[in-house]
Amino acid sequence: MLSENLLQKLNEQVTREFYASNLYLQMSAWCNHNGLNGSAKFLRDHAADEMSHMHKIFAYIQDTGALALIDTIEKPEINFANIQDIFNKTYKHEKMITAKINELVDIALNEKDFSTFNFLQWYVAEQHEEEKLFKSILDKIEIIGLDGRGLFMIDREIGNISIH
Ligand code: OFO
Repeated sequence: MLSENLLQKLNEQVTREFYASNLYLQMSAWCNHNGLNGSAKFLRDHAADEMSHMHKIFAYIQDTGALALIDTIEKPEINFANIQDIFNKTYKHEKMITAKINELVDIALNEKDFSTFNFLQWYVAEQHEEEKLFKSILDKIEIIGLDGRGLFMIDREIGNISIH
């Protein structure tokens, strides 16, 4: 059974995953609007991925017999300077999510809720992969640059990244 504290924190993570999905979908729309179809596809796929993260937690909460809650989802940012700005923001966002997952793991461990601790290990591994992925995209942008054909090449590269 989940403690009140852990239930509240897990429900907050449901909201965060929803927000991440909406943010990445909005970023995908920006890319699409600016002719960056590879990045648009990548971000659209990633938005679906975030929605699956939400569902996983939502289902877990219900499996424990507790009530999963959907809170207000904040409107995502809509204006971006360029593709580097977008991926700087995704990387920053993922680092924030990692910190939140670590917080959840810490609480589960302190409460000796080993079932939730075990459930969260999937998210620990996932965050490691996501930070690595977004950092690698930023590195590519840094190396190739956005001038001339650079932007075209980067967009193609990003479009070729398959998610899971
Ligand atoms: Fe991007 O991992 Fe969920 O939030």
